[in-house]
Amino acid sequence: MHYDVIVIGAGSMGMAAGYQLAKAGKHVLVIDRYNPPHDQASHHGETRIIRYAYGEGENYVPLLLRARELWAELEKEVHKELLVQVGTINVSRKESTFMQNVIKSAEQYALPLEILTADQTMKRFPGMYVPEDFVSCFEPTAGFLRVEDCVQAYRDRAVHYGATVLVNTPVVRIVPQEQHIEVHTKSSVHTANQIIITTGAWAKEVLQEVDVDLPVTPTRKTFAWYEADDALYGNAHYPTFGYELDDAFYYGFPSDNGAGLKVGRHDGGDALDPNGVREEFNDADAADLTRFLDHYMPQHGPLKFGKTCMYAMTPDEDFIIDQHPDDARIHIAAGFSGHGFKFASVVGEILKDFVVNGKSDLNLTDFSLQRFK
Ligand code: PYC
Repeated sequence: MHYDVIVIGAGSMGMAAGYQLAKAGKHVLVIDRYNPPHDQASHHGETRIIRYAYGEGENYVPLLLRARELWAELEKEVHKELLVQVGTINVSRKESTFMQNVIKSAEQYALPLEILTADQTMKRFPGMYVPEDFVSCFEPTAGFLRVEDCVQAYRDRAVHYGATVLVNTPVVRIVPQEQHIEVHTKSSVHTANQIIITTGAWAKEVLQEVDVDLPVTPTRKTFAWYEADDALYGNAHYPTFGYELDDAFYYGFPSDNGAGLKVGRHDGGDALDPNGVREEFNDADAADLTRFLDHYMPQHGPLKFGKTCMYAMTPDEDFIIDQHPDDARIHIAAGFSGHGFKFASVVGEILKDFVVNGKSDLNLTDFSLQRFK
């Protein structure tokens, strides 16, 4: 079968692109090696933070503001709350680059942000400990996304608009021909005028098929849920959080309707082969997360359970959103480095604009592939 576009990799980014393209009237095939939403890659675990005053750099803010509009549009289409506005608090030393970027983005884009001392923070959120020489920035309009619901919503709406979704089907070869591009699975060959590659932890492997050597390293990460008193840590009172410590970065979520206080480790983690067996959440992972919580959220309850996922890391932890250097029919979104989920809605739109208009109106110069040359 021939398509206008084939999207290879239908996690958060790919499924959003499939939705956008089908909605724009394109004949689309979306292919995934699993059955999204699934827990084999980077989009599982109930929740991801969405925040706009951005520690990773103010260049992300225009994308974030558009992402927020697009999440709201999706919520309207599926009549479901996907984005829960509980606020987010970032805690670190004041001189940290991350914190300075949070403050700079808020000033530049007039985003609501409260800068709090340690004492003010602990009065406001009594479940939280903040060292005296740290500050915090509370962003009331931030919150979290319900991740599996978001991916499912994009899948349902993509199908509604006519997309074909092919699941449990790894792509084994990509062959650009003059007239079209062939996409081979083990048992079939599909062709398209253009393709999008959004294969997360498999980006390096799949991009090799089209002679691009992508500097993306799949990395094992951990997160876990703890029993929690809803009066202290429930989502009616408690925000999402990021703690930048001197030697580690932890993040987490309030207990969402009693699910438990969730905490994860953002930095570190071992590089892995995405096709290998990923080591299960283990005692050392639990000890690491519990040590953080014992110190900074000491009224948490016992560990409920933990999980692992994969980040797709670039060397500078910035995204890659670009077109193939020698073939403008091939579009790439990769290397989301553990902070990408919130952008899925806008990345889907950018990829649709690449296909339909040959370009996006958003400034993507910091996300180019050429920066690694
Ligand atoms: O995007 O806010 C985020 C985040 C923090 C840790 C992992 N992702």
